[in-house]
Amino acid sequence: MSRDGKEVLADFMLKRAMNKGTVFTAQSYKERWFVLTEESLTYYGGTLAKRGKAKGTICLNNVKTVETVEDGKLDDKINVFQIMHRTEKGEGYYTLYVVAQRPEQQKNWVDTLKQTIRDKGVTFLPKYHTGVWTKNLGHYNCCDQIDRNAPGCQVIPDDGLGAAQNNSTRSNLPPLPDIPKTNGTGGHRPVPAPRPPKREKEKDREKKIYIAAYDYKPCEDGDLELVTGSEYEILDDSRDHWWLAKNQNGEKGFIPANYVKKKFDLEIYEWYYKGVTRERSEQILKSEAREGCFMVRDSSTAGMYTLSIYTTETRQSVPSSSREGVVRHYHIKKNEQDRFYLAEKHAFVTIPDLIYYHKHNAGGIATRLKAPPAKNKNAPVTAGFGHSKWELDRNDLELFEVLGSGCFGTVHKGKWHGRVVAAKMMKERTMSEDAFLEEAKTMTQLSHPNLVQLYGVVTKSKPLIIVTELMQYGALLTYLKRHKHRLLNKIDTLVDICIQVCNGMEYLESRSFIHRDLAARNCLVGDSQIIKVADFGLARYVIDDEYTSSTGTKFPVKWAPPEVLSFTRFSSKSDVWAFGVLMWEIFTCGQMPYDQMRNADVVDFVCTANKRLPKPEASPQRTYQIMMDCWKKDWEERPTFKTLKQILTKLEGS
Ligand code: 6XL
Repeated sequence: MSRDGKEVLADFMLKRAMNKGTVFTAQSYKERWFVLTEESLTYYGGTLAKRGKAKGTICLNNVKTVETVEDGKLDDKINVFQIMHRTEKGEGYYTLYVVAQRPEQQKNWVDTLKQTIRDKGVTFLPKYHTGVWTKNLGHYNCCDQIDRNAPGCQVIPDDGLGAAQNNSTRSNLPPLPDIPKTNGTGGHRPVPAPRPPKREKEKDREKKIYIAAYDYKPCEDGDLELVTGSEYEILDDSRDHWWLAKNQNGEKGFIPANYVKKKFDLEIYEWYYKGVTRERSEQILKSEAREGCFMVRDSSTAGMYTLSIYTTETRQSVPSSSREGVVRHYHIKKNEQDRFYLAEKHAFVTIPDLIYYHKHNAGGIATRLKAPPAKNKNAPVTAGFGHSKWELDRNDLELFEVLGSGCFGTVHKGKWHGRVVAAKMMKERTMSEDAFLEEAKTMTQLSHPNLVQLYGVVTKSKPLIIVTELMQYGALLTYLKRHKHRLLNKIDTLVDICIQVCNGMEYLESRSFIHRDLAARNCLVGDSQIIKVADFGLARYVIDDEYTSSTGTKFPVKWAPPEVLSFTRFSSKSDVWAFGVLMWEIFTCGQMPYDQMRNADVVDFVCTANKRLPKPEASPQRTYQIMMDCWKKDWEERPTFKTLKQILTKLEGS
């Protein structure tokens, strides 16, 4: 890069800190000497009286846009303009915001910068953002796009200084290879050149640098605040859900591991949905219902990716108002050079490069990619409220309406330090509290997207209150019955519900944690049809013979395998039997298994006669076969949840 060439313009102005992960405050602005030459824009420290050391420089060849920001206003500043430029290493774009002292100075800088840059034959991007991208809000305030590299939302105004005109000024020079063909109106080539592949900083790779995907406000001493977009170095990741991290100011503390994503991983992109199935991608994209809304997810083939896009473009010519959108799925393939492509003609070294290209070009797919889903981007649950906090104070808890009640007590909607929760007020003498409390701390550390999170327990006052994640739509059993007519012919959706429960159970199985009462009534439904398993392990602490004895009236006989009915032998394999019955509940949309039969008859039917539940009408043979595998008399022959997950996921992919 050259800083040679004669000085074109020099002024003392304010520079806003780079968008590298800080929250913007008044201190984010620094006084700098800005010096424009024919080759570069350099900013220096020092004072108005004396120019100091160079602090940074932008090669004019890397500049992509120069524009005022919306109304010239940014934070509490006026006369602001922006210079978007590619970084030297080509990792992406940065925008430099400069505050001029007067409107004329602002206009002079914008016009002169544009002219000088265009004189070099540099192509600007066709669009820019009038607003700014804010890290802590994670979006552009002009268009609500949430990817910092999202294309501009506003076409660059035609100022009569278009590229076509520039060519004359350099007619004595050989033609530049990269000058766009213009259409005579000062328009620009619609396709920006693909970005060069990311080059990673080796040091960051070794150092475990992560980026916060959500804000996190610490609730406990020893925890560290997270600011979306900021970088953290992970010092200790030996625990599953709480990692020791250091922020850029050198402060250390515990953070929820699921709130940060590894720098340079696909996961830092808002459009990447790890572990989302085809069916769930459709649910999420359809609930958003925006043309071009898209996500990249893992394919059913391991190590491969699929692009899913919502579009209302169908081949039939239906009026747009009556069109129902569809979700299209495209396998992201790899060519012989190991490059990713959707259409063979356009192959890229990285998936982000491919996405960037298809945001600007349909390139053979149904519609241009716009933005990933914006809804349901709420921060995920944490394993407890702090790295070791599980005993909660009654005074920190506000209680609202009742969600339901049973023999164990009443469950309220509530708030804990402003966070929405469910609070289970336990009826006295229905549960052996001491034994439960001993286990509660371990249970807060069980954390999975398909398990209702236990946050903590109010222990120091009566009644005992169990505080968990809140699930909007209540019990799965009620949900299945209520939506029976919509769900019965949607095999993919029913399989997806099975997969979600299976995922949660696979996690419990991997921790050797037994549920003991898995059934549709003990699963809950949340936003975008997310299903979570609830009340795992609680059965052990119930003090009620009618519930704990296999001959009791409240014992879940219809979900129990022979070895539990005969000698109370609970295991993950007895959970697998119950899962088979739960699949049957799902495929009948909430019918009672062994409908009219009394518990004693069920024991005879299953254990003595060795008979099983019939195939639900809505169930294909292959899903019924899975249920039958769960109901093998010999528990060792039943599949594990790990195997079940593989079988179910393959079904869905087909
Ligand atoms: C020991 C319990 C047990 C079962 C319990 C249950 C079942 C409960 C395993 C037998 C066994 N249900 N249940 O508390 C032990 F303590 C229960 C729940 C909720 C409400 C009432 N009873 C409930 C409802 C929610 C919710 O988000 N949570 C719990 C977390 N949500 C909604 C939303 C809208 N309408 C209704 N409920 C389940 O824990």
